[in-house]
Amino acid sequence: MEKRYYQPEIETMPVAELQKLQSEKLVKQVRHVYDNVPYYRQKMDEKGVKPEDIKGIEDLHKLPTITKGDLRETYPYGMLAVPLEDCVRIQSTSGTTGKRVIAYYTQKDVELWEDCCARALVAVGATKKDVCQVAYGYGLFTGGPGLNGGSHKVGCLTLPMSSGNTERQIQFIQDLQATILCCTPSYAAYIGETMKEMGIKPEDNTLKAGIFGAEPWTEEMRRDIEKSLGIKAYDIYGLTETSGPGVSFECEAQTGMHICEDHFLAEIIDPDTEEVLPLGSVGELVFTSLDKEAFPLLRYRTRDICRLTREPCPCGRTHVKMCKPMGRSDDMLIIRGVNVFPSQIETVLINEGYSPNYQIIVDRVSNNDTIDVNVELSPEQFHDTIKEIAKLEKNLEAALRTMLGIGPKVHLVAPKTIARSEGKAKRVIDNRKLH
Ligand code: DLL
Repeated sequence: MEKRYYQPEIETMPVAELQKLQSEKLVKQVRHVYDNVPYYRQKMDEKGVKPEDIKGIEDLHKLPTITKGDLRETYPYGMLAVPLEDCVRIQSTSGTTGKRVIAYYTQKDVELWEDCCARALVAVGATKKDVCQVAYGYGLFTGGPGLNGGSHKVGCLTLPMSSGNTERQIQFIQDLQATILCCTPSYAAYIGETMKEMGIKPEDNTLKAGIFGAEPWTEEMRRDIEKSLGIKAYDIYGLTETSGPGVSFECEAQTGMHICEDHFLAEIIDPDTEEVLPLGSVGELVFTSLDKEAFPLLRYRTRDICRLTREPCPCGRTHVKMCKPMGRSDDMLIIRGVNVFPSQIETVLINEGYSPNYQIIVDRVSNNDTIDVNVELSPEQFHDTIKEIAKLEKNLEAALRTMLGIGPKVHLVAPKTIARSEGKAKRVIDNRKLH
């Protein structure tokens, strides 16, 4: 396998050396936060932990965790660890579930973040000869600015498209011979669908790879996108609170995302007890940023449910790998007591030959949870008779029942009736929250 790294010494550093580096950085970072963030100092004091108690990564569990709730409480400046005049940038979450989180960056923080995105790009084969089309949103969302910065570092010709205007995206792919596409997986699927409608075959475009993330997507969706665009599709993960995209990324092995461990220390905990779980367990992913100056979160609870592995990777990287997040502990639907993740539904739909255009509607009728799944038919499937559609619905309901253990009601709807997403797709409408 061809080896491709952006920062080879760091990306392939032996694990023992890497952990020594992490320990040294952690000791300094804890001191920095304790001295400069009164809110976190108080949390440490309440737990009876002093900076000198943290001698290395083996002491990490002694520190208090932080949640989105803490960030809301300290909005807008409470977690800032440097004078505001040393900051050069902010980014922010969309704030759909409450107050926005504002993340601050010094110039060094921006560099570090862009380096991580550059690692992700080089891992999928990017060189200065590539044309990288960035179709993540630009602005407060970290997707566009992060990949844009990484693409500059690699030296690709960068097309700062932002999301939306799909026909123009396709025109640029064709006219400027883009080779790498960066956007959300749902938008990649939409671009593929639109290309097909425009009569452009997968082999007629110059794209070779895509870096897709910011929302959950399944292996089945990966195969669909790879086929429709004629590319290799790679996953990338990150969150505004830690920097943005590039906290972890897939290599050519496509079997999980290497976490940039020299910058981000990962743990898996039991979401209920906060107990740290052994490598290989499923639990909530927690990050400690080791180098960030302006917004250095210690033990930040992501709510993403995940698993880590240190199995040797054929790519030669030594950094721990995370699997695709299986869902969020706060997005997991509990329907009649059964845990349901939207990704399980997506897997069934694609395996049964449907498109990834669907919406899940949850409600409560007479104290009973209901789950309805609207699934779009393709134009070919739509010519079937009503009787046949009813049969298809029954079959899909049976397949979903087998996967989930509960029976959703399926509604097959006409092509193009479910809104397409140019950013993060909204898959679930939970009307129970309104009651
Ligand atoms: O979504 C950063 C990003 C931009 C990542 C572009 C990748 C590409 P936030 O808007 O703060 O940041 O949302 C972070 O999105 O906690 C996960 O729940 C989810 N998420 C991000 N990447 C993935 C992924 C950006 N590859 C939240 N798979 C995270 C599944 C993802 N979920």
